[in-house]
Amino acid sequence: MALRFMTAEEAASYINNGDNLAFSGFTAAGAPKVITVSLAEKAAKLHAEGKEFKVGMLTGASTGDSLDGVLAKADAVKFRTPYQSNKDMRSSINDGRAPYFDQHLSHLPQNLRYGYYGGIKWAIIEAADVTENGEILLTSGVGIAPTAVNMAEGIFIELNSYHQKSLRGMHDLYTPLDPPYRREIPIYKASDRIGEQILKVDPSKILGVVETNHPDEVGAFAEGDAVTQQIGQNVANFLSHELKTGFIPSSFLPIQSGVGNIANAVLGALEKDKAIPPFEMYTEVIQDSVIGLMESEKCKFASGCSLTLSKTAMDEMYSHIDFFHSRVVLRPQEISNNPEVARRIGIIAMNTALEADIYGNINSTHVLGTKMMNGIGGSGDFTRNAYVSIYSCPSVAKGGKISAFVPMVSHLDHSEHSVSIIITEQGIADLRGKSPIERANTIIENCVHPDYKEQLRDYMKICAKGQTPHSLAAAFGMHTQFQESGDMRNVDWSKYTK
Ligand code: 0RQ
Repeated sequence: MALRFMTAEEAASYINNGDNLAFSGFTAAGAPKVITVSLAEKAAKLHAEGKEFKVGMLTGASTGDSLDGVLAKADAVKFRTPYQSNKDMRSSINDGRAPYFDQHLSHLPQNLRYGYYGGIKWAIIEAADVTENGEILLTSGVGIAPTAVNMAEGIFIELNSYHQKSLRGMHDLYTPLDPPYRREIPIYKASDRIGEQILKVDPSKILGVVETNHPDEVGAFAEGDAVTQQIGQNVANFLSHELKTGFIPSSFLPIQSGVGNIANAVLGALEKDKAIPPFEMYTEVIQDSVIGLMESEKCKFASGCSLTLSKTAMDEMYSHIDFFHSRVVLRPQEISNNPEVARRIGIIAMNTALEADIYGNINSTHVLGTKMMNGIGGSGDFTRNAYVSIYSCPSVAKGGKISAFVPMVSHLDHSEHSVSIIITEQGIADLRGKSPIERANTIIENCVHPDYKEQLRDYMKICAKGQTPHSLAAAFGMHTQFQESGDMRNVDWSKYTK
């Protein structure tokens, strides 16, 4: 069956109010970039005519401005899941215009197949190649694409000539059977391949192909400052100490690393640390720093869901693609983030907290307990199942007016039971084998900023006795003071004891 080439406007003309759309990609890597822009224009036009137009948005994770940004600005969101990090989408979510539900990234494809969110009308998939017999070569991110094309009634392809056909062989596409037929996922090391290189679909489902030429909308990372560098160094020190004590086997274990400036600084510090041997990564996002780690042979292999690379790094990869073919595999998010595999291969999970409490509970998603930042992403997939789970963050935010450490987290993403280590620029808190009170003392002495140490020690003194001491009246005293005065410092705990 001949492929039908069309414009982005024509593809958008098929999409109706209320349709559920599933998109390829993971982060801005491999996400559609042009049909979505035409769709937002269509939404704006219909809204100007007083007509309703909103679509359900199912993505792999965050996307670029040409997807999340334009549809949020056009107020065209019926619902949105999972992780996002676009400023316009974040505003729409937090002011109630875009209904959003967050979830573990590994759960989304199976939740779709279980039918929890209804059907998928259209899958919009970015491809480096597509054939008349329905073979699709994905680009830099896989995300939910295999499940999306299987479930969708119709498929639009964005054939992006920026991405090269030499990517063929880097993807490993595997969809588990659903219960009660599911079997073990036969991955025993990061480099195991278990699936297909190419996505195969019924060609009659491909309604149209839109040709594009756009690099992924991935921004470059900021150079780490002294605080992020120190966090990175502390993580490297912790890991080399674990090697010395034998807690981590001398052959080392696969690393999972979150995204962002801190994650970048951590990887940079691991590269420099001679005590840490070359390692493999079993992670979700392969970011710029991983390319450097591979070139220096510090990272021997990376299994991920996306190549979330700046244009410079992606161009670099394309110019040495043979080198990377033997070192990278891209998997669907339910496999790259699979809890079964993470537990089996024993990953070292390294993620970032917005806020932690003195007992080791982590808030990764909600600013002051109410405003959504990005979402839980894959952090929970890995944290809960890791060999050792590390959370790091700067000890303070907003010039010291916010302490990352509070008596009780204002929102809970990762509980004390899943978090082994907390690291800030101040130091390292090893929480393993410690009671809640011992954990609190360790966190306060080793990780909390000096401006807040005494304040948190004083909080402990006003707590009711118990396994996990708290003053329920004062537990959010630092947050409420910040809301009133814009600063968490110098809370007067005595007002809660009267
Ligand atoms: O805001 O830039 O306006 O000052 O939060 O903080 O320190 O730059 O950290 O870029 O590494 O992001 C948790 C959001 C950290 C990210 C989070 C403010 C701070 C700054 C960002 P400004 P930093 P990072 C892989 C795994 C969840 C998902 C995850 C994340 C901004 O790592 O989304 O781990 N993680 N996924 O000032 C108010 C606090 C604050 C605060 C920091 N306590 N209160 N604001 N900030 N702490 C990814 C995927 O799954 C795809």
